[in-house]
Amino acid sequence: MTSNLLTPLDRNNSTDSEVKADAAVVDRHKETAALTFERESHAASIRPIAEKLKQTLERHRGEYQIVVIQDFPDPDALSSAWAYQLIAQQYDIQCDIVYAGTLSHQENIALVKLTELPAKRWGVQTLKDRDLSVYQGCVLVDSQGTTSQLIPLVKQAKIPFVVVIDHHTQQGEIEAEFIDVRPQIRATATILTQYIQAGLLTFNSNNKAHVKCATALMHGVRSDTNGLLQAQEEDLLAAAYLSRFYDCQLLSAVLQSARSRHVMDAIERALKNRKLKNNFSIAGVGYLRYDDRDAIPQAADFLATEENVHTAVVYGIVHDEDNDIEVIIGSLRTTKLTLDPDEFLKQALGKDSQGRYYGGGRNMAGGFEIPIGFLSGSNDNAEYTKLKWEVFDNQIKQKFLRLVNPDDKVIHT
Ligand SMILES: [Mn+2]
Repeated sequence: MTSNLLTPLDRNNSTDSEVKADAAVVDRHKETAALTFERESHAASIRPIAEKLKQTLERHRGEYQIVVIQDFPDPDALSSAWAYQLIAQQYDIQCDIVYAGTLSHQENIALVKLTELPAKRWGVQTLKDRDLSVYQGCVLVDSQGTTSQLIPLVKQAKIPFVVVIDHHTQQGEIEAEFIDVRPQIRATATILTQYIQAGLLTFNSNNKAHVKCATALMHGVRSDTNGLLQAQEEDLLAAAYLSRFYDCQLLSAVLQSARSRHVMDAIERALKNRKLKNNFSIAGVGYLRYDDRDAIPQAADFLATEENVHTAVVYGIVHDEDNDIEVIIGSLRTTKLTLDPDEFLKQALGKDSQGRYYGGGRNMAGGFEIPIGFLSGSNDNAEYTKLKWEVFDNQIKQKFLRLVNPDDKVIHT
């Protein structure tokens, strides 16, 4: 009898470590069984909601729907809308994916171009001429309608909300036939992937659109979870499923997209203008074109990578040429776990005359917007333009520094 054949008799002779190793094997078996059970129960928990969506789609067979995504669509919204479109196709439902703003981050532009993602931009000025009456239903993904200028038009045209799928906290009453709002999930792309896993669409590796959509969904999950670092179990399970279909070369091409010159310039200004105080880095970047507004969060991301900096705030005056209005747009990034961006921005900037906070809340955690009202609008006088920026720059800096460094009575900028 050899010693590695463990019969009860052998056990009497086995060493302590052998017994331990044996126990470990049993434990691992238990663990595997538990995991399998968990995975199955996880799939089972999705089934009822997937079934409900199926019935909803069945009821709307043959319709023409509009899928509205936020004005500044991100990978999560874009990929989720596309997945919905492909799912709906199974039920002869034709969808237009529409946004009424700008595709601004170079990664988003690359995503749409490289995957040939079928999203349409409706320019703000063309909105009033659009005929929405062709649509029988409206679908919201990755939002509850608070981040799109299209929603008032949808309501005006009395188009019913058929489907709402989102992972943000519920924002007031939503009325729709099918609602799946799950704030515990980190990405809407995870929810759409769960529907696909539940059988609402059979992904096929030979189908180019499926591979590209899986790639987009993977990007969606990754970008809403900080490259999966903040992913929950459900997001990771979705990513694991997508890994069977996605094109990793295509995804790395999207991720390696280059920054535009304007964005680089804004980052340079942020770097040059930054004020460091108590581990905060605060920078104004001056005037920006509307299309380059995404340089602000990117500059904030970059400033937050500096040694001894846990929080970065970057802001600038963004000129919306379409409407000739100017607005201050800002972004906060923090690695400090105890700093709540929402609270911090509300405290630093306060409210407008109607009691609305300038920052935090809504979908834009870490972002703020301050309308500049009467002082808005471009001016040919360079001296005046410079002066205007200095006023706002000083005012904003002062508000933040007061919170960051309460002992400083006078602030020199
Ligand atoms: Mn999202």
